[in-house]
Amino acid sequence: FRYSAAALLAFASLAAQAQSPKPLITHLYTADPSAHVFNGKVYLYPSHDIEAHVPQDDEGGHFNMRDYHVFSMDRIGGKVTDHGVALDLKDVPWAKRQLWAPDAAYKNGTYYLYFPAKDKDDVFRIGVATSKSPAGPFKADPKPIPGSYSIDPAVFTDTDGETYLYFGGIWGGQLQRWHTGTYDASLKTDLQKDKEPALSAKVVKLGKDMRSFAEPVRDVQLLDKEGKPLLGGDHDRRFFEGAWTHKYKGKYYFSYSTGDTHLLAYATSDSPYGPFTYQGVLMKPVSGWTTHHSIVEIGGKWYIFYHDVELSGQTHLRNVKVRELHRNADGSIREIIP
Ligand code: FUB
Repeated sequence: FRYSAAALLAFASLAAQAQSPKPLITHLYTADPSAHVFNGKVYLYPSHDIEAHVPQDDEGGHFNMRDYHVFSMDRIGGKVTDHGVALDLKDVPWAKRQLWAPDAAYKNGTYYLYFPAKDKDDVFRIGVATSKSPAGPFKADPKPIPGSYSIDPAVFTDTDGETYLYFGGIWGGQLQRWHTGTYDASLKTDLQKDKEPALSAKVVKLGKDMRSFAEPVRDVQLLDKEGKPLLGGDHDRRFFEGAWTHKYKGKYYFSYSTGDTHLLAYATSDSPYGPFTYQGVLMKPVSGWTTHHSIVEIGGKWYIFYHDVELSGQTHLRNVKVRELHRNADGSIREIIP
């Protein structure tokens, strides 16, 4: 009796999935982990979840975070170091509340922390803060990035050195409110037009100063395999929040959360601007309402950082995890069942 190679591969994949990873950080609640390798170490830039006793609502008011910590480790599986408070809400002159999912980048001797927060008018904007160390502390610019809005900044630096900022999130992330170009607070969730193209994440090239947009913001178009845009009613596939872009063998992989259907999905393109063709689900729902990730190559292997609510059982008190990401020979990503 012999198993085929395909069956053995499927068993190996199931066995790997059976070993559910443990939370990486247990002394604080952390979420939305953006991972990067700087100076040979793995740095993590997550949200820092707290119990702020704000009732749960569709706008995410219960995610009322007030600071960021940066974490590092020498290798996957190694000790995780907490570098302390990297940026505090009280030190961001323009921000009023809700420090949501951040990301970081490096250019010309400076580290940049990108973060969303609500301004004094309760409108989400994206700010930038800088440091000479990847661990911070970071000093915030006095104003948000001009022309920025919504949430979940994710920075991608291409092999040619150009840096792009992807951002946006619907519902509480307010992306739908900018649909006409100016802010319209009456749009609470999405466009409420199921048969029309869904709202798109945004992409823009960053200026050489890394704190301005070099060009007008563009839509990250998501198309199905027939080339048709994903529709607003297609909640299993359309973009909701939590964008991330990585490059593998010359292709751009744009991955994101589908929000109310709790999936991580991905699409591919030959350009960082897209359009991106939908490929499938890369991770099934985790415990907790939100799902948010980053994908990074470390020591020749690819890893996905994500969160669930194993430690608290509560949707606004999350913990980050990491596991290896596996691909098929054609570059497609093997679905993870967390
Ligand atoms: O952490 C607050 C928000 O929850 C993030 O900005 C979203 O991506 C979701 O994870």
